[in-house]
Amino acid sequence: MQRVLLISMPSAGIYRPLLGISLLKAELAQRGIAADIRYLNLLWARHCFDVIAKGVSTRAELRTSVSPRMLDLLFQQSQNYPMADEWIFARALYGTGGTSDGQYIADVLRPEYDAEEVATILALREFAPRFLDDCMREIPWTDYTMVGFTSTFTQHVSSLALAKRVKEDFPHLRIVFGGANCEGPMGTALLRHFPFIDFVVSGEGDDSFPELLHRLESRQPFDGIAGLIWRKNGEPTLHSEPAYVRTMDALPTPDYTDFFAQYHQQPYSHLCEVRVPLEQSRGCWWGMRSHCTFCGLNGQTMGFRAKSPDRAEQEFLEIKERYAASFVDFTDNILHLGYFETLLPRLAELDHGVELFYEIKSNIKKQQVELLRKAGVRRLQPGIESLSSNILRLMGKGCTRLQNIQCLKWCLQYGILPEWNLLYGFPHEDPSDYADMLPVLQAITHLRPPRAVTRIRMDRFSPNFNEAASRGFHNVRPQRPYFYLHPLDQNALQDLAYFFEYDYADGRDPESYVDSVRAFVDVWKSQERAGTLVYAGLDDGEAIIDDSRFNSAKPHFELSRLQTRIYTFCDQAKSTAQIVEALAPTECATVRSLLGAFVANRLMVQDGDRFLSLAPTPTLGKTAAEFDLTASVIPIVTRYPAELVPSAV
Ligand code: B12
Ligand code: SF4
Repeated sequence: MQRVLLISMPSAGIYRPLLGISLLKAELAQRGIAADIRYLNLLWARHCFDVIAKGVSTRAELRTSVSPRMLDLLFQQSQNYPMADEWIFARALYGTGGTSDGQYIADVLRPEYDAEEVATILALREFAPRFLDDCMREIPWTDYTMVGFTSTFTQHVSSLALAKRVKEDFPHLRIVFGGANCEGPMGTALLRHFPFIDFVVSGEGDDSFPELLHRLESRQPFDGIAGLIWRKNGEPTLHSEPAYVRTMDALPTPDYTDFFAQYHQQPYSHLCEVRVPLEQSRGCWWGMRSHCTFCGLNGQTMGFRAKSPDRAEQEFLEIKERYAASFVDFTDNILHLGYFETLLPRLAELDHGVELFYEIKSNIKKQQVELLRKAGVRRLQPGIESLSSNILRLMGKGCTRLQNIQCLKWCLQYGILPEWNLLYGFPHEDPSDYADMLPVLQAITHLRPPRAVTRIRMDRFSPNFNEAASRGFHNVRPQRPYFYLHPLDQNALQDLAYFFEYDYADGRDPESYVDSVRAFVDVWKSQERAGTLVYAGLDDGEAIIDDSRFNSAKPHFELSRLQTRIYTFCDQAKSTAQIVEALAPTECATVRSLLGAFVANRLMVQDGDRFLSLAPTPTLGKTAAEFDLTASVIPIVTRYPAELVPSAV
């Protein structure tokens, strides 16, 4: 009888079960194969709490006594650089003959962490071999016929280190790897350089993994299993066709029971909120049309597929009930537009009390933002990326500066927290675009600031990586930390790596022209109270605007009827021609002069010929009498309440 063990090694967010392996467990159960999931990253976190946060018993204490970078390490939510959580396990994998410690510390760690933090990282590394001993002791390995490691984010080196130990002690046990770190050439490189791995499942494993188990059981050859990489005559062989689930409704409901059982045993479980992942679609409908140049999100399968609204609703309710979920994060790369007509109105009716997260495309309508809020969405990732239409065009994003800003404004208005980054460093971008962006940023300080101003990352599978030379990059090489993680040559690392560094063919240095934007965003983010921009319509058709932003031009504005009409009309971005037409017979020159004054006072922003009001205003199409703030289901929000702003903890 086959019995499978699926393992999640550090680092993988300790406050969420993993969707991929939980789907695989459920899929195997349907085919009569028993599988267990071990979240060994939770075990590792126990030790990290001892080293990083000993004696801390409340979230408030954690926030005040542990630095944000150490919190990331503790909660296993590190970004892709500097991969300290990977390096912590490198010696356990390669021994002391691996890569040079001193150089990694000087070259990669020290620029990111202070001396005390580096000491903590070293202490964690000292413990890594003992943690692996614990893992070896904890698990009844002989109960299993196959051990699967899931590797996404910074789980790679720890997974390799444990897999090596398992194979040494239990050579008969088959070892398989899957997850985002294993797709395509990365998977082939795994088999080439790590002889203790038997199989890699590249891409979606929902069909290929059970099929692999079936072939093993029935002793059939492995040819034809989409996405499977195995050794054929000693050479890693990848079946060319990427694995691809066509019917999303055919997927089982993920089985998260192992996570919850193991999580609630942890002494730190009261310190985090569990966020439950769920998926409703895969691929990207926008990327099928125009693949955003920096995006590697979809690996080798861009084709968009979504669950039916019935299935999506039933699965959401099942997960909510079964795990008493308070937070559900949808893992979709992009929300299915059809759900605005189907699923979302149903979720809004349910009044389910769960806080939802989605990734969306930012050129969304106001009514759609309102519907998202009613459906329970409290956090969004709208893929803003830039506030320059020229740069957005260069990256193929399919939206404009004003669409992005109106999305941020409506999110504020309906109490939804948008997460976004300001990306720079696109080849062919014009430095003057950043000079143009500065006054725009200065005008929107009542809105949610970007989380970071960050140079574009080069990810495998992105157009920037696949077509680097024709897109203006050269000298593409694995990101620096990889050279210290694995004692392999650059060619091998080139196949193993997911994140890359690059130079620009035209020799540009984007740092030289983004400074003022970065400096302003830092000032904006450092404000304890960013202030508000509050619009209030008066009975006589006039309005007032109170501006308490830290950089306001004037604290109070009184708007005439004409100004009020223009201001509310531009709740959604409008061209001068549209505004003039709507205000006929008012003179064009008058309209232009009023628009100019709004922009000068940072009450509006402009993009070429189009204008957008910045203060949240009542929904257009409703008369003053129809619009009653107090009766509105969702009051206009002009400042995010503290509880909505997530912290690391
Ligand atoms: C949802 C998501 C998040 C969520 C939640 C992540 C989570 N842990 O659940 C949030 C928003 C928190 C997040 C954050 C980040 N993310 Co993210 N995220 C995704 C996203 C969009 C979906 C992941 C997902 O759940 N997919 C659906 C499930 C079903 O797929 P899956 O996990 O891959 O599993 C399938 C297969 O891989 C395979 N499989 C998996 N494990 C195993 C094991 C075995 C044994 C087998 C046989 C098969 C197998 O079968 C599974 C079923 O088909 C992916 C992109 C994508 N489309 O996958 C990026 C992605 C995973 N994220 C990525 C990155 C880089 C990040 C960040 C660093 C953000 C950033 N700066 O870009 C942070 C880091 C977070 C952290 N350290 O905790 C990269 C990871 C690259 C890598 N090599 O690992 C990806 C691939 C996208 C990208 N290119 O940017 N992310
Ligand atoms: S960035 Fe988002 S919208 Fe663009 S292709 Fe990737 S998933 Fe699609």
